[in-house]
Amino acid sequence: MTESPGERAARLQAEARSGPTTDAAGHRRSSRRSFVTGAAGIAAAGAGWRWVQTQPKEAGIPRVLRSGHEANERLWRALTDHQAKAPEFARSDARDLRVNGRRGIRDEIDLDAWTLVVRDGFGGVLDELTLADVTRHEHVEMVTEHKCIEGWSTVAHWTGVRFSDFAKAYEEEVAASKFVSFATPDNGYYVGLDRSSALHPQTLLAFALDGEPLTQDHGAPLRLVTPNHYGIKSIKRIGSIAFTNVQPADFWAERGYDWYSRF
Ligand SMILES: Nc1nc2c(c(=O)[nH]1)N[C@H]1C(S)=C(S)[C@@H](COP(=O)(O)O)O[C@H]1N2
Ligand SMILES: [Mo]
Repeated sequence: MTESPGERAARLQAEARSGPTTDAAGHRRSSRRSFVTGAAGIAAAGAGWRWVQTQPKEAGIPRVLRSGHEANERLWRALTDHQAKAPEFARSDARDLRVNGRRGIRDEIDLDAWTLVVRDGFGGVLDELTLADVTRHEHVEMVTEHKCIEGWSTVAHWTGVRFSDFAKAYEEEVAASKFVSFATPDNGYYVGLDRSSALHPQTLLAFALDGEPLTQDHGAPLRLVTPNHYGIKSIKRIGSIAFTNVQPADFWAERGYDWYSRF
């Protein structure tokens, strides 16, 4: 039996309500309510993340993170702003990017029916988002070198939203997770990133290449671009994202490449 998109959305909502997590709205409320604030947050940012992790835990999340009233910018920056940046180029340096790798994207999809499913580390659905939900964050243009493990590279001009901006809605999950997992809608291709790579300011959820919406071959409607890693990590056509504490399955790591594949 095939499910219509409407039926699927209703099912996912029902699952989210009955599952271990609250529904999306409740989730957002509790995230806002319970991240780090004030003196605890300043201490955490100053003494480092490890200190936070040694504190008493409540449902797997350090209790200090649950006791505040609003997001703590200093802690978020401590998690995000500490890695070297890949070089950026002028727009005029960008060249046509070849299509390389079609695992999980061989058949065209109906882009209007596409949604992005966001899960916690236990399979619970936190959100099911449209492209408009994702692209309401600040748009970032980035001209970076795409390096394939096969030995070619191309400077490409991307437009997207920072994964770190997207992830702010899931602060509790980010705080409790060392990794982020990404998969195509059919699970035919999947990659994992460590948390700091995911939150790196150049890790984008990209929706355009050369100023034009992505073609299906380049990963429409939404792909990852992470110029600090080989191209294998830049998954095309993301269908689901999960915040998890377990190192995620990774298509090419399972075939012998380095799981991190970072420069
Ligand atoms: N879904 C999916 N994403 C993928 C791949 C793939 O096979 N399937 N190949 C990867 C590899 S090896 C590279 S080099 C880049 C190529 O991106 P491009 O086709 O936009 O040049 O996509 C990456 N993302
Ligand atoms: Mo690649």
